[in-house]
Amino acid sequence: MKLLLTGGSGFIGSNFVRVVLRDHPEYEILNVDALTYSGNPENLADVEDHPNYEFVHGNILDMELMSELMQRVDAVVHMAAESHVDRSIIDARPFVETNVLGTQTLLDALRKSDPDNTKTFIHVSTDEVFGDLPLDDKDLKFHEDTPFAPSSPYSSSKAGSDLVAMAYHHTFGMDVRITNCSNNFGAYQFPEKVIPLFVTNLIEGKKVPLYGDGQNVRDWLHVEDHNEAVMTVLEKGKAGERYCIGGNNERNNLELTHSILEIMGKGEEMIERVTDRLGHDRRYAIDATKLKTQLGWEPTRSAWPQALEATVKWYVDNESWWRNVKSGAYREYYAKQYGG
Ligand code: NAD
Ligand code: TDX
Repeated sequence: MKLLLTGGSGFIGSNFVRVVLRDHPEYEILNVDALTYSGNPENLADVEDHPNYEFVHGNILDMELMSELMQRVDAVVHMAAESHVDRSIIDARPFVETNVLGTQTLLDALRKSDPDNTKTFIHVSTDEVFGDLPLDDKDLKFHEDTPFAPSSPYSSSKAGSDLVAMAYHHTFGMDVRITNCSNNFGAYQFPEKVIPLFVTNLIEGKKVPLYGDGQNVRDWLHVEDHNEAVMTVLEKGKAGERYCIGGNNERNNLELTHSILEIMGKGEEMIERVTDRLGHDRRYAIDATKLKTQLGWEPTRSAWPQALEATVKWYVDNESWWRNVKSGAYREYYAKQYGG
């Protein structure tokens, strides 16, 4: 079984490659990635010579290349995206291009190469397409039938791509399956996202910029649990179905920050309250009952605080990885975002 993985050189994609090569030896992976600012070949340095792994440098907007690659695979796991909310607030254009037009390009390329609809297309999406939840009703959670109400340019571009993907199932009968996952954490996450940003700032002796009142809630899931869920949907899921993936692990940002400070032996004075993110979603929470009862998936690697401790340790132990990443182009963005 050969998989086309898009965006495999990013955070979730590189962990997906590692999980599949380690735990699913019957699969081969063909990773196509444009190596944007968040795509880093170093994320896969330990597996680049693996016989079941191949890399192609390319953009998902390139119809000719995507059509060629589709001929060579049995299924597609689509992860390539512009992924950071704050960047989408600065410039939404690449989000619409890659997330919406890129997804449409892949679906058309697959449709041309597979007229009998034998190949599965998994569209890896986010819980942010559902908008946000209030803080005062803990029983409310997103599920597969929650209406879309995205609030940021990032989440609206992901919602657009979800709708296009599902339309190709309804219109052409393609085997499209969508996953909507909550916030991931783990190794190789680009240090613009809150956990690696805060951990690496603290190692560098810098303060951590906490947005607004710090009460915004996220449902944290270890990246390997997410990737196992995607494999479960590939192997046991159904065409035209949506699956919500979550860790049942809600924390507000202040709690998360205190946990990180405690693990790293740092004090409260390292928190710097900064202006809130525009349109900052209050709370995300996922009800993953469908995935559990229909496909038998449950998280096994997200136990808190142990999984957070192990993640912090990874950044402490892999300083050269994130120092390389934090240099160069990333610095310009950091200066624009935080003014320093
Ligand atoms: P990331 O930014 O770390 O990685 C994205 C990858 O896509 C990079 O390797 C990048 O080079 C590549 N890419 C970007 N544009 C491309 C293009 N036009 N052509 C080819 N490759 C391109 O993001 P991530 O956090 O690993 O997220 C992966 C996917 O999972 C995204 O679709 C995201 O929306 C989704 N997701 C992420 C989270 C999370 O918490 N990080 C949660 C739910 C869903
Ligand atoms: O400097 C910061 N300070 C801060 O308080 C940053 C970068 C973030 N935050 C807050 C904002 C959020 O409430 O931390 C929370 C998490 O922020 P991010 O790491 O930027 O993640 P989020 O915006 O929740 O989106 C993530 O989860 C869903 C991923 O980036 C998306 O790709 C995914 O779809």
